[in-house]
Amino acid sequence: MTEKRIVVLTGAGISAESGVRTFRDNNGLWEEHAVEDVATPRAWLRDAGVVWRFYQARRRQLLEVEPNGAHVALANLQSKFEHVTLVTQNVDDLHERGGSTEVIHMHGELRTLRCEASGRNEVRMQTQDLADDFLFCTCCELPSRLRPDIVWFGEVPMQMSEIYNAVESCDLFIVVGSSGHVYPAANLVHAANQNGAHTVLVNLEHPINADAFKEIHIGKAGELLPRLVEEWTSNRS
Ligand code: BV8
Repeated sequence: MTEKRIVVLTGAGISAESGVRTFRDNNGLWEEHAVEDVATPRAWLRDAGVVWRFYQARRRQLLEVEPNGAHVALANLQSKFEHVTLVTQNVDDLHERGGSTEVIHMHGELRTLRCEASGRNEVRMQTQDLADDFLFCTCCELPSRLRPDIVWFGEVPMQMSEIYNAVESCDLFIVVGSSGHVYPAANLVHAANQNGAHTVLVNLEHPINADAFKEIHIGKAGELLPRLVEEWTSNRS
């Protein structure tokens, strides 16, 4: 039997039990900050300081949170199956710290910053990189200002062709902790269904694209996912 090809797409809900705020739940990030003010290119042009301080606060929070059982369960899944593509909408580094490798951050990452002149990104997580002053690149002769290495609304998500290739050829597509509000991520389950994949959702409540999933598990990812991965890998060495 050919090896099962699995794609996992995660959203903010998988990091919720680690203490990372989601976007659209009660006390979500978007309750305090209008998306247009902090997560669009226009916001950066209009008032880079407001945007910069919003992301610097979230970058500092990375030092205070730990991966939870759901992140570790996905790392276990990757260790038991050869073809697992892990795509995340999240910009935190909890999948990597939970043991996952080759994580596709389709909406960018908090750990890295991007040079506005060259477009190159560099990891900048030292103490001196986490204050509220702007930072400058190390890649240009005349250092240029760094921007958050984040895909804002209206910008093109990362590695979309790689993501579509994996989704259109997988046997099992699993979504964990996403409200299904943001595109094109929310469309991926439809591409998986079109290719005949089995589609599974693990989420605290029914998201707006719940009807697209063949199998739904409602509850906390930190509790459900370790059990599900145990079940899916029980007959594998
Ligand atoms: C683009 C970085 C063109 C910011 C983010 C139709 C087609 C294409 C585009 C659009 C379209 N309609 C509208 C658009 C434009 C827009 C869009 O989708 N707008 C929405 C709001 C209507 N999309 C874009 O602009 C995208 N770019 O389209 O370019 C293109 C198109 C196709 C191909 C190529 C190019 C760019 C979008 C990226 C924006 N950037 N992040 C930042 O992080 O600061 S999006 C942001 O939302 C985060 O990345 C987040 O991950 C993401 C999605 O949110 P969720 O992860 O789902 O989080 P949320 O809080 O909403 O939900 C959490 C869920 O977890 C809940 O359901 C909750 O119940 C559950 N939960 C909570 N606790 C737990 C739990 N589940 C399990 N266990 C728990 N313990």
